[in-house]
Amino acid sequence: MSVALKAVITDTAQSLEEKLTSLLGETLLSQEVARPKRLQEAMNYAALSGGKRLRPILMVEAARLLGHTQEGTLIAASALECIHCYSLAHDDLPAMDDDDVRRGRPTTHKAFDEATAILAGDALLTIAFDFIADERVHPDPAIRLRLSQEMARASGIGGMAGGQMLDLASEHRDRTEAEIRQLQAMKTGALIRFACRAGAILASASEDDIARLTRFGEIIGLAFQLADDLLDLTGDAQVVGKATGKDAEAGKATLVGLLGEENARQELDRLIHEADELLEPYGDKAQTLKTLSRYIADRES
Ligand code: GRG
Repeated sequence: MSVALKAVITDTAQSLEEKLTSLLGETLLSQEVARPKRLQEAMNYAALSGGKRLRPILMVEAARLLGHTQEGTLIAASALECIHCYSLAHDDLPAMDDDDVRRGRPTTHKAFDEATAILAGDALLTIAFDFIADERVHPDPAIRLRLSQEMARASGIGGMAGGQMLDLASEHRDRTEAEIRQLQAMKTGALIRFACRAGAILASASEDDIARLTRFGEIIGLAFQLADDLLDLTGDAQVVGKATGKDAEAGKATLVGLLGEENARQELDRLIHEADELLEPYGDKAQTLKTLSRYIADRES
């Protein structure tokens, strides 16, 4: 990755970090209700603990590609990151994946307690809709409403939560490739798809451009999951505190398990090539998004 592109991505991650920190403080402070300090701390712990901020970066870059560089995009991107962080806090709970370590430190329920982690997740999910309804996101209320509805769908029963349910419901039995693709598209793909789509919607792009960015998001969502499953095969994941091999122990089927490592790597290359092709019409302007999709495939954590 060139130094200039790396700087763009690092800058966006840094701006997101600052925006999310100030929004969490600002929104909590502005509400004239008692704010349980412990819940506030747990929300901050779950949301401000140094993730890669991939989904927000994708949203900001998709918007930028289509000519939209307003500050409000960072608020919409913060909303999406809150949903992602809630899902991780809940996924780590004993009732789900039962993980002790996330992002190299104790999971939210280990640092606090299970009830607090559940409530912190609930409050992060709901605050996300507070953020996305903020007038500063976009002056057009129809755009804010569309984003809100699409974010609800990406995270709910037809998206991430539904995908998680399908995953849990079919543990310990053989799954077809189609079933695995479907549940992954929902469980991890839906938020990534929404990130790219939302960037285009914020830019008031044509329906053609929105559809193109949506397809790009679907492809890199699948690539993200494949890369994650491939990472689980290596020791690297353990170094950063991931539960290496845990999915296999829990009886979860993956595309890597089904296709084999070699075929999975080829499929990953094919997906990144397809993602590049989708961005061809945008020429050099798409360089950052292309770099991001390559990073998603090659990442080491
Ligand atoms: C609890 C409703 C509910 C859903 C949980 C996202 C999810 C659904 C579960 C996460 C399980 C998991 C670890 C899947 C692998 C892919 C993934 C989402 C990894 C974490 O995302 P990153 O790599 O994390 O973007 P960071 O820490 O960088 O934000």
